[in-house]
Amino acid sequence: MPANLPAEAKQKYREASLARKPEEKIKKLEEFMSLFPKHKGTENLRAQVKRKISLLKREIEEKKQKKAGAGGPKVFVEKEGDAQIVILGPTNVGRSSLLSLLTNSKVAISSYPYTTTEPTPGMFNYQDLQLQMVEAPALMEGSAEGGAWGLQTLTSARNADGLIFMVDLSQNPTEQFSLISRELEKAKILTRKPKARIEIEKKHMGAKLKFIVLGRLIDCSVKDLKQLLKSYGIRDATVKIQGEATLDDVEEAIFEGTTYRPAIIIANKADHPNAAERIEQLKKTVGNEMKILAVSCITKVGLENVGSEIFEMLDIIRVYTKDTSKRDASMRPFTIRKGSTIFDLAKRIHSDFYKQFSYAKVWSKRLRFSPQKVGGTFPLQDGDTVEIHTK
Ligand SMILES: Nc1nc2c(ncn2[C@@H]2O[C@H](COP(=O)(O)OP(=O)(O)OP(=O)(O)O)[C@@H](O)[C@H]2O)c(=O)[nH]1
Ligand SMILES: [Mg+2]
Repeated sequence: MPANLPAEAKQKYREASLARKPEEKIKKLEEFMSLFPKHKGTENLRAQVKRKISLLKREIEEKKQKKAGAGGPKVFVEKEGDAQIVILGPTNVGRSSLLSLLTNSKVAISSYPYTTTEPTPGMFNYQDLQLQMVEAPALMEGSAEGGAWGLQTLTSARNADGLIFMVDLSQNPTEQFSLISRELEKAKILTRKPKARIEIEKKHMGAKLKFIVLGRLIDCSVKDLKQLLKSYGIRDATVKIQGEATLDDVEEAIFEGTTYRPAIIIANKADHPNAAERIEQLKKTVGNEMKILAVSCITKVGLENVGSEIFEMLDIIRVYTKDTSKRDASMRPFTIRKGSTIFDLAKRIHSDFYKQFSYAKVWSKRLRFSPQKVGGTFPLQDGDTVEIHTK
């Protein structure tokens, strides 16, 4: 467990966080690593720091390329639309084929392996949502250690809102699934909901430490958390904890360790003669852990379900807002987390709507009377139309 790092190491980490130039950060992080013992308990930490260093090196490399006007490959795609979904898989499974069927992207499809060499986006209009689909370069053994395009692919996955594991039914889908899972696990990207979700958002100087504990702290108090964060030189931050978290979990989060991303499996090439039995075999391995959708990008079977499966995976709802002065609701909905209330929506629209909130009207088929006048704690559901009235 990293909880027993020597004070010297913590001091070095503090210096690394404060360093502005990537070159300087790398130097400090390397020194940081030399200051704690190499053993099983620090293995994870070592891997995380190494990854951070390789990202920084990439950043330096990109800057150099930009200066030279070469315009090197992107590490990840900036988010656009309501959610970003990254399509992962070994080569030739049909990631580009799927991207070009769902979106406007003109990505190259070919029977040659490793055709896609940088994260490639396209916009998928599903009902009134805009889902940004990104094909990541192929995963392979060793991607998590930075082999081939590993860094780009795994950084893209980390940056996404949801993932598609794409496998190929003309090959062994179970092996392909295991490969994707293994590489993600090595890169500390979980697809199973963790017990705790911890976000540390660093704030400007003077903001102090704020804690939002929505779950429960295990064997530690907020005071312990404060002490831990301060020992890493973090004095101004908002820490949000959902679920059950230990002190070690919080320390992991300081190093931006583990992240959770929801995922589904798309098993492509369902037109292959052995597809049915291979799907069964895959289902046995995966169990209830992940949804599996069989499709064919050639015959188009199953593709009509991709949008709804992605939507379900994201755990979001669509809420339409209406201006008090207008007759019709907005065409484009707000997307917010399932379980959100009118207050959450108000905050998203504008802080004034929240601060000046008086009441809201909700239109929905699920209500006995529609519109219904409600207060801020009213729970929203997918498809609701809301009109907020301020004082
Ligand atoms: N039989 C069959 N072939 C498919 C299907 N989908 C894609 N292919 C073929 O599989 C090959 C690879 O397709 P791509 O979409 O380029 O695969 P990719 O995953 O993007 O591969 P790379 O980017 O090269 O790693 C092409 O020859 C496609 O025509 C399918 O559903 N059935
Ligand atoms: Mg491709």
